[in-house]
Amino acid sequence: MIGDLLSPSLGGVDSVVYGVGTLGMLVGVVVVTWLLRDGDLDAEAGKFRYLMIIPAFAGLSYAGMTLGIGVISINGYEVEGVRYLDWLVTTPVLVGYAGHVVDVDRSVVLGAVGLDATMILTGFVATTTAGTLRWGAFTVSTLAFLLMLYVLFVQYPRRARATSPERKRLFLRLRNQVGVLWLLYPVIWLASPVGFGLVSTLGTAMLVTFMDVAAKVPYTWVVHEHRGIFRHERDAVAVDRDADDSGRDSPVATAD
Ligand code: RET
Repeated sequence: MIGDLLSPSLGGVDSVVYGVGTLGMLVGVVVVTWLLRDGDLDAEAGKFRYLMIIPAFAGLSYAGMTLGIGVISINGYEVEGVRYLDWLVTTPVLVGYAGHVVDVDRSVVLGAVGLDATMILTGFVATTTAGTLRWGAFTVSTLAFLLMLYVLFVQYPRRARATSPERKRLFLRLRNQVGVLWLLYPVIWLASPVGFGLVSTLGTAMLVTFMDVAAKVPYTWVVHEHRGIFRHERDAVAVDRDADDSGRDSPVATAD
């Protein structure tokens, strides 16, 4: 069984799709590498190491899928086991990092992460079983998903400790990406051969690959765009002081 899971079998159009997915994730790796190497930024405060997990782990998992590693054959369907492992590792980081941006209370972040992991694990059960168990697991997964969205949209803003306008802006962009894009996953699942079979296996592979890249790479890019939030404390102070000094030398600015 383990031998079967690990035996590479390159070939087929889906390998091409997953190859494109691997390249897509590499773009995210480059973006986070820029953040890590930017000397003006405090990588510790920005927790960029954690951010790197998102595209790096997914890139490895897509490389595995390109080689046909981790495919499990269940009830006549080919299930990408590696994909669920990828989701189990990376989606909690996406959810947790958004909380980090506005310093949400740890217990609340852990609640969201726990619901997220429950959603993925029960989603895996739904994908790999049949009959009542499948639909029961699908229902539990969907409920965990909705509760997680509640925590993100209601609890996170209430329990945020860092609420500067810049941090709020970044938080809202990341949170809304999660809220909008992720809704499509259960829809794709229902349309796929494991659900009602409205979309072929290849079509599902293409849709999910597109979604995975869209959910991860722009996320890292948005953090890059807002990287000023994580500028070193000393630089921020120096910038403030410069602004004060220049204010003293120049005439008072007016609204017009
Ligand atoms: C499943 C099927 C069962 C019901 C639900 C699902 C939701 C999955 C989600 C996955 C998100 C994945 C992401 C990956 C990023 O690369 C498991 C499809 C609710 C929301 C964001």
